[in-house]
Amino acid sequence: GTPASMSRFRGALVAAVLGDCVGGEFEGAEEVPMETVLQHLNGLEDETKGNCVLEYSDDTAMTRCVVQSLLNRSGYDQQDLARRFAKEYSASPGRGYGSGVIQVLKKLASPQLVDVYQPARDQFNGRGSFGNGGAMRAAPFALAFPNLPDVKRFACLGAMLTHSCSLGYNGAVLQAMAVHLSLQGALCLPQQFISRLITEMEEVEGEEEALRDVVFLLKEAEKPFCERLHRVRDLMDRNKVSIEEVISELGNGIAALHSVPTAIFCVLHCLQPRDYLPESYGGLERTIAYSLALGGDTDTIACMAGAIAGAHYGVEAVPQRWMRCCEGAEDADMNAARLHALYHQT
Ligand code: 8NA
Ligand code: MG
Ligand code: MG
Repeated sequence: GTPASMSRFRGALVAAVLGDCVGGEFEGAEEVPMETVLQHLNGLEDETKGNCVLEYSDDTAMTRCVVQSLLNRSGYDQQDLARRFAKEYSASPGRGYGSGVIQVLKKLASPQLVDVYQPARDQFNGRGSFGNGGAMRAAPFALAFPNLPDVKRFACLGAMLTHSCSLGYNGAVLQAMAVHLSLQGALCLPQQFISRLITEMEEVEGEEEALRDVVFLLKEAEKPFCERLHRVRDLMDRNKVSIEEVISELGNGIAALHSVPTAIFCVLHCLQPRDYLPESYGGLERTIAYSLALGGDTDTIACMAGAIAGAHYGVEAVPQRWMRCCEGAEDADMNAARLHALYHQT
């Protein structure tokens, strides 16, 4: 489609739900043979299966809050978003939230709370969370704001409601930027896509706060996301790369640093057909299948990769059968159209 077309918006939000719902099956599994992944995906084709049999988890629950808040407030409203997160958690606490973030969500429910960012700052003895919970819900910011500086700023603030460590919120900034660029058709030139992300993250990670967090508290590289993105570039330049290498170079865990660059790699790697994936699969199906085969935090990695890939391939690339099986996919499709209108109005 044309850049920033409606189909890309719908693809991004629907494929994110798909990744979450389909990936839930393998969350936390150490090893997931590709054969098992393909069996699971084949099962979705079964006509006798009911609709919405695969439930969404925290990834989609929180993404829906971001979407509703952006639409209702016609932009970013921290009080409103914080309230929605708290309400959603208390209504459905069993969606598989991270064990730390639950404390924040309970505090955000308090009517006495003055600073909505304070509960997140108090996490992990004041270090803040470095989990991928901010990144997993970052896609809607790219679908609401057409300008990159807005995407970066609001993805960051939206993540800071639960993730105050730079390794947490910068993961959200990176994920939102990847969706933003994909929406513009930037994945047609993969080398330029990854270079652009590195350039942008150089600036983001050059901020004082980020340098302090990583150097003094967590002993990571000076610009950890940039370092990982360089590894992504090295891996995509190679003809053959094993699942084990991807896991050891990029990770598959619940830290944003060990999952956002991984999700980006999944999308880039699956731009071409691969001999271990069915020939009948298009790029979007390849991306989801490949994300699951990495194991670890499969729902979240597939959710993030799904958003980026969906923005590239568009909603036509989403198999109808898969979509039908996933709770919340229909809602995501409708909300994407509303975000498309907001994006073109702001
Ligand atoms: P979070 O903020 O609770 O972070 C997730 C986990 O990361 C925490 O529970 C800690 O174990 C660890 N962590 C984060 N920051 C620090 C720190 N500064 N010091 C020490 N440990 C830290 O929740 P979140 O929203 O970031 O979590 C997102 C992930 O958890 C998603 O993948 C989501 O699906 C969920 N989840 C994952 C699994 C799994 O097995 N991979 C299981 C259940 C839930
Ligand atoms: Mg989840
Ligand atoms: Mg997860």
